[in-house]
Amino acid sequence: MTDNDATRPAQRDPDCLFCKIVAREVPADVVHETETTLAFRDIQPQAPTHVLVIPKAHHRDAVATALAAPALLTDVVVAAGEVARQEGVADSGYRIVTNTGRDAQQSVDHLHLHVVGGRGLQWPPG
Ligand code: DGP
Repeated sequence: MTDNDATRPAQRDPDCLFCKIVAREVPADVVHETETTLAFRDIQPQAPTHVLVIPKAHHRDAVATALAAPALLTDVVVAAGEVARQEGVADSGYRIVTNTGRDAQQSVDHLHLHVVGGRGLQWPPG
């Protein structure tokens, strides 16, 4: 790692809610953690399993993460799969959703994968 390593949690936005969760300044129900990722239950669950998986380092969205730190995007997806296995939905099926921008209703500008499962999910999404 170098001082410019974009996977480092030190790369944080002081105004970002999810950076505060990473720093344990805001409490969360953490279900999985790696060196570079954190997973915690969504405060407004939309299904029996609804976990948010984030990189510890602050990146705005999936594309920004892929451009700045592609291996970190892989880490987040792998962690989402691990969460699905842990939650018992890996075989029954689950959805990985990442909202990007206003029209998609992204409300926190720190990449987060919603891992949603535990019930039949409708398609297409609204
Ligand atoms: P999105 O709309 O895609 O940006 O999703 C943001 C999600 O974050 C939303 O489903 C609710 C969740 N959320 C917002 N604030 C908190 C919080 O303080 N704690 C937890 N655990 N989840 C939160």
